Amino acid sequence: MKKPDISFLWRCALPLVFSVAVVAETTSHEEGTAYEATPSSVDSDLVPMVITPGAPSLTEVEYDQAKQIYFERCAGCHGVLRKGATGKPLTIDITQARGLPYLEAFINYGSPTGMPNWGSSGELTSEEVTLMAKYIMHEPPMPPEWGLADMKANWHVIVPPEQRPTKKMNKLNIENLFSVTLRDAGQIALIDGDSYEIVSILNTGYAVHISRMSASGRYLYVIGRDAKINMIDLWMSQPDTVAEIKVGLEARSVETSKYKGYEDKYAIAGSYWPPQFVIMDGETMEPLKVVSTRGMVVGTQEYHPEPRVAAIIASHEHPEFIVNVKETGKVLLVNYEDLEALSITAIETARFLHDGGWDSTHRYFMSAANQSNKIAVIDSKTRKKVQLVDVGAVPHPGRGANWTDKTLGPVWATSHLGDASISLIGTDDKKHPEQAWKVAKTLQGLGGGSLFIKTHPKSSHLYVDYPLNPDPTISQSIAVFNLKNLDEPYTVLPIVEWSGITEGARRVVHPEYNAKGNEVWFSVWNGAEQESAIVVVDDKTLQLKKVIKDPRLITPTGKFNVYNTQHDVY
Ligand code: DHE
Repeated sequence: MKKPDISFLWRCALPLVFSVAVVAETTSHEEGTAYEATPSSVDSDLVPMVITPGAPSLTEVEYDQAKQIYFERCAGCHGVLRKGATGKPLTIDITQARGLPYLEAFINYGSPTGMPNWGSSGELTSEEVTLMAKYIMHEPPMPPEWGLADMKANWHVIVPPEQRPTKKMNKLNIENLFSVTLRDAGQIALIDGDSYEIVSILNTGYAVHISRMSASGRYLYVIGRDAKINMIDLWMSQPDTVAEIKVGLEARSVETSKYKGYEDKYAIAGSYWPPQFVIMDGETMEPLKVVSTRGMVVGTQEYHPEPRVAAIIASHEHPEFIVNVKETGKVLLVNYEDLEALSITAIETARFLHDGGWDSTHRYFMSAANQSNKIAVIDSKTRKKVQLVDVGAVPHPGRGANWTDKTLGPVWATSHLGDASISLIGTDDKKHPEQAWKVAKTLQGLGGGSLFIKTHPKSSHLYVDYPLNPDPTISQSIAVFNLKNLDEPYTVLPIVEWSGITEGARRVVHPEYNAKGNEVWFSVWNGAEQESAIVVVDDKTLQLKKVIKDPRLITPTGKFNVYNTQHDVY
């Protein structure tokens, strides 16, 4: 399959200082909050030509060109089927009614609510602007489906379970290994958290996204945006991929079964296209059950043809996966006890569900419905929605942060893309009912554009990143709050300055603790052609401890410590 040119991100997205992009799930807020434009990994060659009455005519060559531009630059926001998500819907009832001159102007100049100014920025020529305006007046063409047969044809067991080691064959301290996303290289780096040495670099999917651990801590699962999953055996003398599969055309999430008795038994992956999830054998990745997420949107109960699967988390209370369906605003409780009589409970929350994590007891799933400015609280034990909590503008917690505040009791916190606030939600309805399931306190950080927030049970610090803030002094720094005294002003750590890297966008992203909880690792995320680094900070003193640099560390973003990922420590 032809892979989109991701160097595009750095050639053109950055000079526009984040105005080009998936406009961070945003419409109404003012802070700089645009996600990096990630070209859709759906191959436009696979998508047929669809000519629609009432739309300006296009030749086959023009259509192909427009289709490619759409999938590379527009689909991420507006959706493959143009039903709208982070960007506005572009269905033909709307586009044909607007007419060609209006659409040309819109594509040319963009909008204050986040549409990039593709024409006036020089990204698209005026001919391309006209071409795209004409193209979106035609019905959106449908990319192919990807069913069990496609998955099986793209599934490889490289080392069968019976040929794998029966005990750990290396001297690595696996618990303190970090799997580091090397996004634009389509690789991960396994870094030894004790020596800071790169143990190995492994090839993964395109624009690799997240890593998750099996319940036993042996297998590492890595998913790329092209929906390719690598299953890596950390017991091998040199950890390597033992099975791989492509579960769709575009995906973001993977998780493994963690309920007692089902450890390492199943894995699950959610796709953006086709909109579906698949349950796989946890040891071989054999695809077992594919389930579509197409269906009705919460509230309006209108059909949505493209409800993408966002975060997935494994329940500790029942043999279930908890699956966020973005566009329909439903949290699915997928019980995997009997795959032939799969039972799915759909809990209605709010749109657009994205990321989230556990409260400190691992019972309540705290999930961001980012366009709705809400956190949905799901009780994984009673299998019910507890509350929809109003928070700041466009919450983006990653997995969030848990600690016990001296007056508020246990809280879970999220930062936001759309404003500087950090919302603390009480999570103990027994001893602290007055704080429970509402915003118990709001902190003010450096600004908007935050993606991730992190603390650790052994730490008294809370770290907040700002990679999408348009002000480089903010996007290159981290705010640290003292959890023992939240009213104390936050400390700002100049992470980029500490990295010694002087060229490039150099955004600081994704705090991650080591296994002991006494160090925090940050990525200094630069262009693919530029130097990046990982900066390690001593959690107690807030002093620089180590800068990890290596030419192989290309665009490091997410970092997943094995122990913390395995045990959901955050
Ligand atoms: Fe992510 C998690 C989707 C852009 C880094 N990202 C997630 C999850 C989803 C998601 C659904 C939750 C997975 C889970 O828990 O099962 N991300 C998306 C997008 O759709 C989006 C907005 C645009 C895109 O085109 O992909 C997007 N993400 C980014 C980035 O640009 C980031 C900052 C850099 C990168 O590597 O691409 C990025 N996303 C991450 C990271 C996590 C993540 C590091 C895991 C956080 C964690 O601590 O668990």
